[in-house]
Amino acid sequence: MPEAPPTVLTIAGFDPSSGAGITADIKTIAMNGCYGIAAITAMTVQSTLGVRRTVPTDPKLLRDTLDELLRVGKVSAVHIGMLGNADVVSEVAGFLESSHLPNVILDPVFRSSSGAELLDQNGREFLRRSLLPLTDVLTPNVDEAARLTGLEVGNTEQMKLAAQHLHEMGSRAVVVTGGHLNRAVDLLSIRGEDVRIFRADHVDSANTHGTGCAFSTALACQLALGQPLPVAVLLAKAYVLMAIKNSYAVGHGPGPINHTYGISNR
Ligand code: PXL
Repeated sequence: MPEAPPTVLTIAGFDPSSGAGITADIKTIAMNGCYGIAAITAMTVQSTLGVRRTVPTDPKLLRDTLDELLRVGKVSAVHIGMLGNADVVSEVAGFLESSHLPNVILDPVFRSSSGAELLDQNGREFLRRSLLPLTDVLTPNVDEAARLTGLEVGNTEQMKLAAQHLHEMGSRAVVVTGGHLNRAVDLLSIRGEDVRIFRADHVDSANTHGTGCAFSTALACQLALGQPLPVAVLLAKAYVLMAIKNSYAVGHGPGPINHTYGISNR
């Protein structure tokens, strides 16, 4: 019998088009060599044309799911994506406080690329105050870093400053992603260490739905597999880059990245 890979838990919303959210995360986890388990924080009504409606999960149902999943066995990393509202945020914070799980990645999902709010205002406040300090790595894109800190974040110096503010707010490590800047720049800042900057060519593609979820979930997997954080960032970046480069159009509008590139059954 083969040895079981590490288990990675994703706590995120359901995107029925599977470009983002938990169904996409499960694809990312499988492709990054781990076993995925999931708890749904919110339903969304959406297609490749955009998000129409969101309904947060009953917080008690979410908590029961999380507690039940812990009975299965060891969880080696946790990825947190869309949360919906403040009740869900505080339930997840309570779960993290009592479970002491390792490698907790928080992707502060505020808004869909089509402009829909995916976390209400109270939820954003709760995330900042009670959830962020309980996590190991925060992965905001430049817009999310700006919303979290109130600073303008559009270049490398501003990314560095935002990361420092996020450390002061309780983040041990921050990856600010700037994939859509002219030159794709990601900045890794670990409290007390020198900042590392990762530069890559910007990839021009219409199919970028789900890049944030894929990056943060792949990062969780690489940490679960034992990679040090800087190496895990590079491997997660490489995974997302390949998934964008190998993407194809699905329906109309911005398509998803190709999470399962390299697997062909046609
Ligand atoms: O890409 C952010 C995101 C995360 N999670 C879910 C989403 C979206 C964007 O649409 O639907 C469930």
